[in-house]
Amino acid sequence: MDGELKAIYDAILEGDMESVTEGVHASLDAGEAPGEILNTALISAMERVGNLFEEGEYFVPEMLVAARAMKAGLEILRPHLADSGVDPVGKVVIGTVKGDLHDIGKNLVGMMLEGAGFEIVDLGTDVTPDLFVAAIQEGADVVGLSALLTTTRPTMKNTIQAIEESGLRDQVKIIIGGAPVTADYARQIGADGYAPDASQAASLAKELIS
Ligand code: B12
Repeated sequence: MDGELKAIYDAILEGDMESVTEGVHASLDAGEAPGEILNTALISAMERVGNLFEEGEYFVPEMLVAARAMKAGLEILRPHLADSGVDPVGKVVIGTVKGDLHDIGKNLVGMMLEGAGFEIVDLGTDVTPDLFVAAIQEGADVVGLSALLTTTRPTMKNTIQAIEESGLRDQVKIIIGGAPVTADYARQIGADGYAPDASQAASLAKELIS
């Protein structure tokens, strides 16, 4: 990795948004390819953040500031990526299910998925099954459902049922997560996978569409 890209990579690990912004601008000015900046600096750094989280070196706050720094870099890169024809690895529709207003974990998952190269459609919180179905109709590879309450957990099942009834189930992989959710529950309600945290959500989504 050259000096400028390494500086962006390190700045993401440190959650230093200003240095990421400066570094991305400087790399683009120096003629670095947007796809190279994305893959070598941004995505690799978020992979490293995920590993550090899994190893217990980083906790949620470090992950959040790193993801925000990565997002700042991505915002600058986005128009250049579109111009240079760098395709996202897939499209993820994500939301917190109806009745549930918790979004910190869901946002983190969205940011890690974005860091892994996915295009994200974030439907927000309190999302009805119909809204998920409508978003899938617009095109999606993966659907991410989040729930933090035991009372809203069954809504994940209703949402998957609604997707089945709409005839779109075969077009998407459904992943679920949130504190009251387990891998067992995912199997029970017919989801394709469960991840306990944002880092594993990104690996899971990549694995499911590969
Ligand atoms: C912050 C918080 C709130 C905030 C939410 C702010 C916000 N914008 O999100 C506020 C104050 C609004 C709130 C409200 C309520 N809360 Co609250 N809240 C929490 C708290 C303290 C932290 C949740 C959090 O953000 N964690 C940090 C994130 C990073 O972790 P995470 O959400 O688990 O997400 C990670 C994984 O689960 C996973 N993940 C999450 N989503 C997804 C999705 C996919 C697809 C995948 C693959 C993975 C994945 O990856 C994430 C990142 O690593 C929890 C306690 C706790 N320790 O969980 C209680 C908690 C969830 N709340 C609880 C309750 C009861 C409520 C209220 C009902 C309280 C009340 N009486 O009003 C209301 C409900 C409002 C509603 N309708 O939703 C209970 C739930 C109990 C239960 N078993 O149902 C908890 C567990 C607290 C407790 N111990 O009692 N809450």
